[in-house]
Amino acid sequence: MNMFCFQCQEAAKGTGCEIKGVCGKTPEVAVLQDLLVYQLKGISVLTNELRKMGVEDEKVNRFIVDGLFMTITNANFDNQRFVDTIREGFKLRSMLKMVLASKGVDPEPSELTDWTALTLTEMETKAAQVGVLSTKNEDIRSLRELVIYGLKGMAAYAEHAFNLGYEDPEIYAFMQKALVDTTDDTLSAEQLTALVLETGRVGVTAMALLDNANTTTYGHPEITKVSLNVRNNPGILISGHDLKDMEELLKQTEGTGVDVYTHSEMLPANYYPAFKKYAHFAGNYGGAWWSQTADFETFNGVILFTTNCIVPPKSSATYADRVYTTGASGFPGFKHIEHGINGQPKDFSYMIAHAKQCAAPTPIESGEIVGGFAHEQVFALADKVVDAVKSGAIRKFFVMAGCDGRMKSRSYYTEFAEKLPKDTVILTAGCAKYRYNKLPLGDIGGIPRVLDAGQCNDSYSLALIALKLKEVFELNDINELPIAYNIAWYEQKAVIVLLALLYLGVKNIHLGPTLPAFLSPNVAKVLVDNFGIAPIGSVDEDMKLFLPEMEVA
Ligand code: SF4
Ligand code: SF3
Repeated sequence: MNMFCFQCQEAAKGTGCEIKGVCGKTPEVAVLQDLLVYQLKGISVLTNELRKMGVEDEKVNRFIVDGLFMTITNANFDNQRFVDTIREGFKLRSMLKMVLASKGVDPEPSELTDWTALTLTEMETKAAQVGVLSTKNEDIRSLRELVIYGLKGMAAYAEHAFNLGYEDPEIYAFMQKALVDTTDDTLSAEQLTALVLETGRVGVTAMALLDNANTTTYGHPEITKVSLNVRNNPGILISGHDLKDMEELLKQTEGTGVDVYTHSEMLPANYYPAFKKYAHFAGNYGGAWWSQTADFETFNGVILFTTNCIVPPKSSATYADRVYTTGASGFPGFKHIEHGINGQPKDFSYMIAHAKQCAAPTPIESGEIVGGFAHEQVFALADKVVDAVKSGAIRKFFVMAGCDGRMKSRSYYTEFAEKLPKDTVILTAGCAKYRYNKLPLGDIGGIPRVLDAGQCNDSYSLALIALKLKEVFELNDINELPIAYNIAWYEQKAVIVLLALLYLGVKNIHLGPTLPAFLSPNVAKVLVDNFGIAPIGSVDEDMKLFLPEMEVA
C-alpha cells in the first residue's frame, strides 16, 4: 500500500484511497500530510506543557492551525510546501524544547530524525507507523479520526478569523489538547466519544469567532442580487473562502481596468456591504468547485485560490498557467502568493498585471441569483417569517447546507429541492447550494424559497436562525421546530459543522450522499442511536419521511 486516506466523501470504494486520491492527491502528498499531522501532535505535547506554565506562543498556535488547514481535502497538493512546512515545524519544535529546558522541564525525548530527508519509500514506512491505520482498533481509529477531521474544519475557521485579527486562546488550547488526546492509548471509546462532542462545542466557539470577525470587519450580509453576466474587461476569478484576500484583491484591482468575479464558495462575498461598494466587483462566474475545469477554461482570465477546493487540471487544460494560490492552498505549478511581510497586504500586483493581458470572460450563463440571508438579515425579516409560519404559508424549513461534489448521486439534492412542496423553504450555506440555487423555485409572500446564508463557514448563521425561531415560538427543544436537516458533506469543514449541530442538540440529521468511510459500524451506531443520524435514501422515500403529513407533489 502506498497511502491511506479516508477523510472525505470521495474515499475510494467507500473505504479509503490506497493508491492515489480520488481527489488527485498523490501518495507522496498523502504521506507528507500524515507526517505533518503527526508532527503537529508532537508539537502539541510541548505547547500543552508550556501552557500549564502560562506560556503561549502565537507563532506556534498559527503554525498548528495552518498545518491542519493545509491537509483539508483539495486545499493543497504541493509536496514541496509540505516538506517546507515540516522543516519549519522541526525548527519550532526545537525552539519549544529549548524554552521548556530553560524552565527545567525535560520533555519526553522523542525521535529527532528530519523526516524531510527521508526517501519516499522511507516516508511511506514512517507514515504507515504513524498514519491512520496505525490505530488497529477500528472504533478507536474512527473516533480519533472523527476528532482530527473536526479539528481540521475548526482550523479553517480559526485561520480565517486569525487573518482578520480575531483569536481565541481557548480554541488553540483545545485543538492542541485534542491532538495529543488522539495519541493517548489509555483513553476509552467512551472518553473519545466525549472528546468528539467537545470538539463540536469548541467548533461552535470557532464558528462564532469567525462570524464575529467577518461581520465586524465587513458588515452583515444583506439581501443581494448577484449578477451571473460578464463584462467586457479582463477579470480575476477568486475562489475559496478567505474574505481578507477578497478585500485585498478588490482594493488592489480598483481602477486597474480588471474586474473581479467570485467562483464557488466565494459567491457570498457578494453579500457583504464592504465588498458590494466596489464598481469593478462584477458578480459570480460558474458553479461549485468541481465545475472549475470547465469554468476556468471559459473565464479566460486569472484565477486566485484562497483555500480549497482545487481540482488538479487535466493535462489538456489551457488555464493552468493562469492559476494562483495563496494562504493554505497550493498546487505544483500554480504560482503561490505569500503573506505580506510585517502585516502588510499581500502583493497581488504581478497577478493583476497578468490579468490585464487576458481576454474578457466568455459568457456561460446570464441573469442573477439572490442571497445574503445570514442571521441579521433573517432576523430583520423575522416578523414576516414568523407570520408565514403561523399562517401555514411556510410549512417547513429544510436545512440543506454543506458541500457539493462531483458524484452523480448528488443529483439527489437537485431533485429533492425540485420536489419539495411549494410551502417549504430551503436554508442553505456552503457550496451544496449550487445543486439548486439557480432553479426557479419561487418565493412565499416575497420570501425566496432558497435562503442562502453564505459559505460553509457561515453554517453558524443557520444555527442562530434555528435558535431564534425556538425563542420566538417559545419552544423547549430545538427539535420541536418545523425544521428538517438534509445535509450534504464532502470535506472536513462539513465534519465540524455536523459536530457543532450535534453539540447544539439537533437530532435526526440526514447525511449524504454517503456516510463517512471513517465511521466504523459501532461509531455509526452511536450516532444513529443517540442523535438519529441517518443516510439519505431515494428522494421519494426521504420526502415521505420528512413530510409524512403532506401530499407530496
Ligand atoms: Fe481520497 Fe478524499 Fe483522502 Fe483525497 S481526501 S485521498 S479523495 S479520501
Ligand atoms: Fe465546498 Fe470544497 Fe465543502 Fe465550503 S468548496 S463547502 S466542498
